[in-house]
Amino acid sequence: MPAPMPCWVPAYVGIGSNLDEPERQVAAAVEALAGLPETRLVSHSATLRNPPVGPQPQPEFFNAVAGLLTQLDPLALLDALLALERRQGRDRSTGLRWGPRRIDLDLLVYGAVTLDTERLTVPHPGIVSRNFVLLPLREIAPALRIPGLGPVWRLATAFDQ
Ligand code: A4P
Ligand code: MG
Repeated sequence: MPAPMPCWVPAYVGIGSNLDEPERQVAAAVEALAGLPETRLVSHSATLRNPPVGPQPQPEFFNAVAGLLTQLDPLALLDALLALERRQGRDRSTGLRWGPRRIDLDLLVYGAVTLDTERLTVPHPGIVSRNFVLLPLREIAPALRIPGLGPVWRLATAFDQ
């Protein structure tokens, strides 16, 4: 019997930073994503400089979105993202929700999968309300259909002036 064909799933990762030279942190994260096992970095957006959402005051954020093809299953990809955050020196000791962070990697979309478990929710629940996710995502994947929500180009019109 022939070996099974590998299954490459398109996945999108939101990248955010507002500490320790954030623009450089975002670039480092893109480079790290390109090195993930069983994964290819296909595209990434420009880095968007934008005001913080959440507790104030905190420094402004730099955000980007990366498009991957991966053979990792959703939880293995989440674990790989959390490991990259740790390796890049994310300090979780403040524990502040939506507080400042050196690097944040969110799994936004994993193929057509919808999942709501204790460890992982995909699509990421913050997508529709966040310009810093939808605008970079529209740059690299305007026709992407977010499971249960519709195409990115349409969701992003909420943020057009
Ligand atoms: N988890 C569940 N689902 C996911 C998923 N799809 N992707 C769990 C990633 N993690 C997911 O993550 C805590 C736990 O969530 C993980 O261990 C995983 O098991 P976290 O990164 O500590 O949580 P968080 O980032 O504080 O919360 P969340 O809900 O991801 O918030 P956001 O949306 O990342 O908000 N303002 C601007 N301008 N730009 C930003 O990037 N970011 C935030 C954080 C606030 N304000 C911002 C920005
Ligand atoms: Mg997060």
